[in-house]
Amino acid sequence: MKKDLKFNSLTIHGGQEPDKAYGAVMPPIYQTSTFAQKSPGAHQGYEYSRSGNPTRHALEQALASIEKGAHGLAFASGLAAMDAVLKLLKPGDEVVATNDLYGGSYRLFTKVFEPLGIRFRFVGMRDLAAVEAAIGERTRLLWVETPTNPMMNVVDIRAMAALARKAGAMLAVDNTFATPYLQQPLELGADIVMHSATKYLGGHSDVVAGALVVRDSGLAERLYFIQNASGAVCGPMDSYLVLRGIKTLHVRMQRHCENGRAVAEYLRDHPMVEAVYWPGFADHPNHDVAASQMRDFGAMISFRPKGARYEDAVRFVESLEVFTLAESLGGVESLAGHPASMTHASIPKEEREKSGVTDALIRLSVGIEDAADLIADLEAALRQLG
Ligand code: P1T
Repeated sequence: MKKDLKFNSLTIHGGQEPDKAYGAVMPPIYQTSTFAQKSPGAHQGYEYSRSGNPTRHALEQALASIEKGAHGLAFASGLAAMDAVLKLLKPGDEVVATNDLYGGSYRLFTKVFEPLGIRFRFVGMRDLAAVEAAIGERTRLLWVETPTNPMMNVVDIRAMAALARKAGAMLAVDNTFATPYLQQPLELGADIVMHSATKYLGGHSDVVAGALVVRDSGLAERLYFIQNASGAVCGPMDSYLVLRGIKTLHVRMQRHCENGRAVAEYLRDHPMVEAVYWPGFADHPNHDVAASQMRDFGAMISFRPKGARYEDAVRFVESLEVFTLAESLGGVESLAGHPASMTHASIPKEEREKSGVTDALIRLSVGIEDAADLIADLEAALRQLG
């Protein structure tokens, strides 16, 4: 591959070579569990698909390329990728994590790893002094989600990298909402980038997958060991789907961002809307940080209809006709969700309300349909609340 390609070419060519067997331009789906050996240990680079598979390998190379890393690892889900990172730790180690994050991430931290002796401190990461105060001698990992799910807070990745370095801890960034089209955490000093590839990387709501990308080869080896030893690998078909999705990431993201802006501005100007959370607004509390580390502001938006109660938010999402009421995000189609009862139901009510995830909050994943249709749908749903 030609060196120094720009991002919009890396999505298509990054880390990709024509297939060795017949020159297939897209890697074949090597739907096989195992590979024939001529003599014990004499194989052609692959022996068993948990340890390595050519289709997954093609995806892993693409992931490393678009995130400006050196090593990519593809997992069965975003949470499986996070699980592998947390298995780098041992009992007594501490993690400082964003307080407003995907409910499933919170559940993995508090219900799976806390009982195994790893301690988590959840901090509002816009406040650098609070992060610094939470870091202790046993802190081994800073876990950052930015923009956060669902409050769209933005965390300063460069500042977190500096704090992590000072503490001798690693910095991991969940880049699911931003994607490498908008932000490249390794370039900003992170050690590990994680994705729910289920979302924008796959882009078509047809696959569940996860990813990690790192630069350091020692760290890559430890993660590869865990990936192989624990076994939550991305299957060949799913690897193919994510790889296929990545090839249009830049085109989709451009339209996602245009539509995201149109919907965010429409909601902000609406008399029946109380608050809109989207980092593209100049008065978003961390807009400057967003502008300094992101190329654009994305298509994830949360908002609260004026005076809405739990039932109103539910009625709103039920009445949408173009937006689909569903968990997940980042696909070509627009989705709407009610975090308090759906994606963030696993976080105790007092905890989630502290970070703003109240009963009236609605989250939108703005797709790439015609923005006028999306706005008309929202307008009809808002009107029936009044
Ligand atoms: O669903 P999975 O591929 O395992 O990824 C988990 C995950 C991790 N990080 C972030 C920021 C996420 O948003 C998710 C999954 N989120 C949803 C399903 C959702 O609707 O928010």
